[in-house]
Amino acid sequence: MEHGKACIRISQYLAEELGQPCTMNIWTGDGFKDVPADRKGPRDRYKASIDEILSEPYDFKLVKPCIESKVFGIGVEAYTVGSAEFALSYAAFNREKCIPLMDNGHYHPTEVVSDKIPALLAFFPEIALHITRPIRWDSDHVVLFDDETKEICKEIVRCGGLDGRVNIALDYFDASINRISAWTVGFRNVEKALLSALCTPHTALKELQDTNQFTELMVRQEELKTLPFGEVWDEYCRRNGVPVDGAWFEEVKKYEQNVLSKRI
Ligand SMILES: [Mn+2]
Repeated sequence: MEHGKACIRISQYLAEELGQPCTMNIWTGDGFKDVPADRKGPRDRYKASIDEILSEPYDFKLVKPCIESKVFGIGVEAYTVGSAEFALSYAAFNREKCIPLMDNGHYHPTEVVSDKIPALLAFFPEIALHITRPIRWDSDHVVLFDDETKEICKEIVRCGGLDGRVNIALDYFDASINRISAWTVGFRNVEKALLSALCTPHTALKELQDTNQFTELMVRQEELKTLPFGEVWDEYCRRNGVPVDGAWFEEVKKYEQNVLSKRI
C-alpha cells in the first residue's frame, strides 16, 4: 500500500513536470496454487488495499490509476484475487478515481480484447490497454502484426479511442532476442496496425452492416486485406523521417556488435 501511494505521488510529479497525464497501473500477482478455502477474504483485503492506495491525494485529470486483471498465472493456477470481474467491478464502482486496464494476454485464449474495447467504452469515458501477444497462459511476447493486434487497433480507431479515450501501453519483453530490435518490432507493429485501421473505410463498412448487406460486407473486408498497405507504411515512415522496413535492422546489428557486446 505504501509502495502504491508512493507511485501515486511519483505519477503526480511526472504529470506536472511533463505537462501531460500519467497513467499508474495497479496489478498484483496474488492468488493460490491450489484450491483455496476462502475466495472472498483475499478480495475484500485487496479491495481495501486499493482503496487505501487511492486515498493518496492526486488530480484525476493528471494521474490515471488503472486496475489490471488477470485470469491466472504460474504458481497461482487455482485462484487469482484480481480477476476480470474483480478489477472491472472496482473500476466501475470507483469511476471518479481510476480506470480499467485490459491486457490482451490476461484472458482465456478464446476471449478477445478487441471485442471488450467497445463494450467498456459503452460505460467508461476512458480505458487503458496493455497491448501484448499472449501465448497459451500469459502475455508479454513481442507484438506481431497479427489479426488480433489489427482488430484491437480497428476498435481503438473506430470507437474514437485516439481522441483520448483509450490509453495505449505496450507490454512485452523477451531477453532471448536483441532488446532494441524487440522493442522496435513491437512498437512499429502497433503503429502499423493503427495506420492500417486509419486507412480502413469504417463508415462504408458500417453502412453495409446497418443495411444488412452481410455478403458484401464479407467481400469488402476480405478484399481490404490484400490492398498494398506496405506502400502506405513506407510513405508514412518517409514523411516522419524514420527508416522504412528493411532499413533499420543493420543499424541495430552494428550497435549490438560495437556497443552491447562490450558490456558483457
Ligand atoms: Mn500487463
